[in-house]
Amino acid sequence: MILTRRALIGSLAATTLAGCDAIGRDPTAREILFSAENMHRWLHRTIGGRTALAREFRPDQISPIFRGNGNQNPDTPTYNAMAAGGFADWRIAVDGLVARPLALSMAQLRAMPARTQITRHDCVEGWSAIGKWHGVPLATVLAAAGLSDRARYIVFHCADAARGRPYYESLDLVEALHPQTILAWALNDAPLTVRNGAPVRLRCERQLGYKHAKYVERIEAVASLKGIQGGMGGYWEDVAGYDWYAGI
Ligand SMILES: Nc1nc2c(c(=O)[nH]1)N[C@H]1C(S)=C(S)[C@@H](COP(=O)(O)O)O[C@H]1N2
Ligand SMILES: [Mo]
Repeated sequence: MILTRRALIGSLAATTLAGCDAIGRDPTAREILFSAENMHRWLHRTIGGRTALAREFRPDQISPIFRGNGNQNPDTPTYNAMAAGGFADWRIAVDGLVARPLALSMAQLRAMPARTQITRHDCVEGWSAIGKWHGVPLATVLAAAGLSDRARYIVFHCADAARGRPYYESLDLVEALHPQTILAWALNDAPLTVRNGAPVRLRCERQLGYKHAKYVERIEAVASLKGIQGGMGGYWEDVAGYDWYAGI
């Protein structure tokens, strides 16, 4: 069963990954690509289940170093000032299609019921690391804000930018409300470092590394991803055609 699932998803992932730029520009090929991605999402969920948990590891399996990747410091005047103040002034806005927009401080986030999980992070650039993450389930935060039934996606806006574009990511509601999807503020029992996304980052353990938005400053509930940045649902999806559904 596991082999079958892996083989199926592996071959579909290969299909979608092979479809890089040139193919991506052809409209017919794009349709096939996107249907392969939808098929991947459907298979992943049908065979694996909507609430199947990503594997969790033992403490002795934690990697000695959790390297940094992508942007490792937003390095804007605002961010630097917040970091100098120990992120006491950091707020996470929760807005969009919610009944009660929120602006949560780190103290408020830390006061919410938290989850701890030891999981493996897989980056498409070819490295993995096992880390222990601690933070509040996103489902709890969205419930506090009163998620509207018109919301279909949750968008994570980050404090950093590259090539003039802000980093952002998004999840559908199945992934956003999954029990291992958390807003983490601690890694390996220590507050997050700037390198790894301080003061708070997303962990969505059934997805590839680029979905795990660091430096989250705004969480927006939306009905469609079309009007947001490049419209493909994430920084790498916009600039390099990465799959929006990055299930592993
Ligand atoms: N805001 C933001 N989040 C980000 C990135 C980034 O550049 N900016 N890079 C992504 C990628 S590709 C990976 S693999 C992980 C790396 O997390 P780490 O720096 O803690 O290893 O963060 C993801 N989240
Ligand atoms: Mo990555």
